[in-house]
Amino acid sequence: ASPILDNPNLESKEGESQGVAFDGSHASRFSLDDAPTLAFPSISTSDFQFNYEKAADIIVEKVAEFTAKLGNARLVLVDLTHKSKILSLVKAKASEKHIDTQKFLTHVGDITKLHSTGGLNCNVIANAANWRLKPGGGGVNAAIFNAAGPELESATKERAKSLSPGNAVVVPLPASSPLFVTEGVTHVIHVLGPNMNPQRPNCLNNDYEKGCKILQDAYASLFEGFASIVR
Ligand code: AR6
Repeated sequence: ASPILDNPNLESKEGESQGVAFDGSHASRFSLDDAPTLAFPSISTSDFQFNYEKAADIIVEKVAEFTAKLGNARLVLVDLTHKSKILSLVKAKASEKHIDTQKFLTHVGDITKLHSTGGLNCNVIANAANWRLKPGGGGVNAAIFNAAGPELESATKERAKSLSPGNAVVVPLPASSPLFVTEGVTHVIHVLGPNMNPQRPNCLNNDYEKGCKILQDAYASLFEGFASIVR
């Protein structure tokens, strides 16, 4: 049995089709049954204005740590455009550090349409959430709540009412959610990263000592949450 069957809302998902994963120039085939996959956005680097270089270092460090522990599971960093600065930085740093390209890839696309438009099967997606765990607000949070329908908001409320920076919460997605039906997403993991934007709550006022620690904790909680689903 596949480890992804741990979602209580999911009865059976045998015989999953093959997907194609794009790592920029090369395409490699993989099967979702063999490889539970977490797609995640770069936490805090857009609306929360966290420094790209520092964020890229942290992403690569945490990915290196967790790919070693995750068995055959995969991690995919996603952003919307080929011009994404964070994607190019992470790609370069990951290759310098010889991160296993079978276990970690970068992907350009909308995280809510990875299967339908990207041909990429990701059973778990991460959200760069706000502390209230509420829909809207823009960015990837608005996109995920819109795509998942009201099912995500109610499933989220059952798990947590709020989140403090550096933490993540795993939410099993009801099988009636459009994101489950069309994209095969069984879980959303909300993550709250450090905020450097003075117009948002809990601004760290450029304190990168605290900020880096919180971002490290955020990715550790995210990847541990994913590992708990896969286990
Ligand atoms: N698919 C993939 N990546 C996306 C998508 C998408 N549909 N939309 C945005 N990104 P942000 P933050 C990328 O601002 O900085 C929210 O309003 C984006 O290019 O969503 O952690 C929340 O409610 C960037 O690389 O998250 C919080 O209040 C990354 O996702 C606050 O913003 C994260 O950008 C969180 O700010």
